[in-house]
Amino acid sequence: GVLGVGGAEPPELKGDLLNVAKISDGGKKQRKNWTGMWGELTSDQLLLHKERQQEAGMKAGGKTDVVQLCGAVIEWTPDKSSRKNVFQITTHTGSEYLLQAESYSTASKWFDGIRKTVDSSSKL
Ligand code: I3P
Repeated sequence: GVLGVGGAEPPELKGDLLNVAKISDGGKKQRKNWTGMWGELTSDQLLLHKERQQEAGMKAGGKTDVVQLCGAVIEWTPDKSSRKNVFQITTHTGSEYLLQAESYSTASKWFDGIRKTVDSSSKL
């Protein structure tokens, strides 16, 4: 891909409910359990919030899963689910997350944003 000189800021995304299944934790296989989580993409992490209010930094009692994107791999994984629009993030520590959205435009928006963040944070 073509990157501008100096590198554009990666897009920050938030406000979509993503279906998430963590299928490996540090290389240890986990039972697949899809959960709706509110995504928030920062400059180097994907935050997955249980509660929508957490996107605004408010306490809501829910938990946030932090996915480190530096050194991660992201790929479309149509064979890993009966669901459509599924992609996988594998972190540098070997944790694997499947992400899915009902709408292709939502899924591809997050895929593209996360991929750009992976690329830019892995270059540092
Ligand atoms: C799983 C559950 C998941 C399904 C998974 C099942 O069963 O139905 O939704 O994944 O399929 O094993 P259980 O709740 O009993 O663990 P998809 O929705 O992504 O198809 P899989 O084993 O073929 O991945």
